[in-house]
Amino acid sequence: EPATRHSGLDHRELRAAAVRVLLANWSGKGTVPSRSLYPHQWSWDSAFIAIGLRHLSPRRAQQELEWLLSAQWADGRVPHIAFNPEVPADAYFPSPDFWRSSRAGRHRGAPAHTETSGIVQPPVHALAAWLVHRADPRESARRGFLPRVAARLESWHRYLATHRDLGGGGLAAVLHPWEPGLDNSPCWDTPLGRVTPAPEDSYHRVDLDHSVAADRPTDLDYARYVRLARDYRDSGYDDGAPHAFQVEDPGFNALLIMSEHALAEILRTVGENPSPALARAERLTAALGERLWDPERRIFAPRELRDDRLLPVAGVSGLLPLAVPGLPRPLADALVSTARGERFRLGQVHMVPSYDLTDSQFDANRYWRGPSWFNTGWLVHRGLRACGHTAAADELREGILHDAWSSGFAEYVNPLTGDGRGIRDFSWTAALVLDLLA
Ligand code: 9YW
Repeated sequence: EPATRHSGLDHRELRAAAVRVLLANWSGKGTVPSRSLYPHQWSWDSAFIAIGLRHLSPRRAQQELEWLLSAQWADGRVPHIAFNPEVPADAYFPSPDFWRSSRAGRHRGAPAHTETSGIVQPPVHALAAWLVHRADPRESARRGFLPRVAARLESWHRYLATHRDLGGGGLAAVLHPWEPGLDNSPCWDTPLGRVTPAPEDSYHRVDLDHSVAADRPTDLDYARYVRLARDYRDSGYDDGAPHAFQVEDPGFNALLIMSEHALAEILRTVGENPSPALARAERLTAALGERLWDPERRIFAPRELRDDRLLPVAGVSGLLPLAVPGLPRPLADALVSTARGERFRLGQVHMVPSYDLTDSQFDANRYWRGPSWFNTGWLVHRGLRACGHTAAADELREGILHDAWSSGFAEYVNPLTGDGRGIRDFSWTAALVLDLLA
């Protein structure tokens, strides 16, 4: 029997448990991804969290996004972490005194009133804002939610379209493996391998105090993350400075396209012109097909800008364009067959593995090197549904719900066994379960 066929899951009990996780992780203004491991507000986490919270409290979901956007820099970037000043500095590394946003980011308009990181994460925010609005348009209108966030979302997307189009081909580039959100994916091994590691005695990995080392990135990966972030900081967060790591990631850009479409709806609703967002969406969609399609593996692949070449890898981020509105049908069909094929075995393993099951670098337990994550599962589910693959979408949905329940809302699961990995009571896992149950 396929591992993903389940029965007997009590949806009411599951919903109540998901609600408990989100309530416990609410910090008063936003939601932490995890009380222990991630005690601040993370950018794309908050977007996924808002998508779930809207079923529980549309107002709280709005506040979640507004609080994150209040940490936006004047150049438009939405930082990947907004730090909570009440949490001790040593609770998470890299801490505010590493990023030094209010000083090192001064020339880019980092806020003076709050400390943030200086890198970004995938732009899921406009999509989240639109879904939050639609959950309760009256409450949204009463609070003036869309008018409050529209200009900030527009400036975020403009930042990505200008400062981050480092390849000049119309896509947004990432400068650090933390930016696409898939930190230690084997997709980054080649470009990251060229980065000189920071000395290991120059920092302390707090993450290992809260989790199993074998499920986390290695020390060598971390030393390279630190080096890249430090160099970017020391340039004053200048996107025009030289970067040792520069990649166009299909997942990041797919989410940007989805968000541009959502932003167009937002602009229309507040009585503004949606054309700039729609024009960007169109240009991005064309560039995605031209620059990131790998006809051999039949998946979208990251392009390394240093050598201007596609990386020969198949990661889950390459499947995410399935959820892009208006993706040409032949590409969507090819993606579905790749997802069902030997590299991802959709329908035969737990959710969607984060990396190619057939590759020697696949690791079933280590973070983004193979485990299945709930946000990418939710996105693939959304894509399957949008493309009319209803039965496959339903089956994936059941699998996601079951894996969330049996793992105690784990951060990720082993795709071959379904065993929970990383921390438990993870916020986006609970939030996306609520969304799938709605
Ligand atoms: C880090 C918070 C973040 C996620 C990322 C995930 C991990 C490590 O945790 O990043 O320390 O920032 O890879 O996608 O947003 O949940």
